[in-house]
Amino acid sequence: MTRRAPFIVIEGLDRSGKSTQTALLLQRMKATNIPAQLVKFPDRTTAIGQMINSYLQSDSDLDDRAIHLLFSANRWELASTIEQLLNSGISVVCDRYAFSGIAFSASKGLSYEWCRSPDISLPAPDLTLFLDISPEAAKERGGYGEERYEKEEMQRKVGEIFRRIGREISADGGKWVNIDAGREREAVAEEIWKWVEGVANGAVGPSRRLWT
Ligand code: Z5A
Ligand code: MG
Repeated sequence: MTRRAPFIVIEGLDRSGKSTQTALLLQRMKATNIPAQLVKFPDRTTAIGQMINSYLQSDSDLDDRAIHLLFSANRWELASTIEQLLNSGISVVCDRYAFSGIAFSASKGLSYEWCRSPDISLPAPDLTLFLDISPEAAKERGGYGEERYEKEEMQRKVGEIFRRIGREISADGGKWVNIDAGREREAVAEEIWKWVEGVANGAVGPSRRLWT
């Protein structure tokens, strides 16, 4: 029987280096003969993803709840694909997940519980690596400020909600790791690799669903 592969999520604040680190991690997994597949949210390639893209680029306006549900629907579109990959022994490395959904929408003033509910029962990560960086350090990195949510005050609130989610996931028996992402790329990548090697070589339990 094929061993279930781990589901690894890279979360973090804007410009913390999620996409950079996801790419480095995938390269290293492949070089080490660990089969792995990238998933990124929002997945802007689907019909729902295109609506999200147009909202993020401020080409369209949507009610806060409507856009929240679109982000969640965009994850549900890929939920069974993620499960199939894991069950066939291919690790999934995911650039942002449901935690971004809650953090961004709740920081606009929507209730935390309401924001969490549409993502209840999505595949649960075996490991979540949270890339932490100060808004000041993030601001110095390329491209900051081009999209709708990239304002400093918003980023501060988003960070607080992410930390709350992390505490709750850990209290629930999930694996949530805070990584200092303000360092050199290589130092961050090395720490990420240590955690990933641990789950990739260790026993992965039965698949779980988020918040169930
Ligand atoms: N959103 C939401 O509201 N609800 C949801 O459910 C989801 C998302 C899933 C777009 O997401 C928006 O959608 C986002 C959250 C919201 N809000 N905003 N704004 P996205 O994932 O598409 O966002 P992005 O465009 O990929 O940006 P990002 O994720 O914030 O960036 P990043 O991936 O963390 O960073 P990066 O692209 O790897 O690096 C940024 C720059 O820093 C780049 O120039 C790098 O070369 C540089 N970099 C990276 N690492 C380092 C180090 N270590 N040192 C120095 N410089 C570095
Ligand atoms: Mg990114």
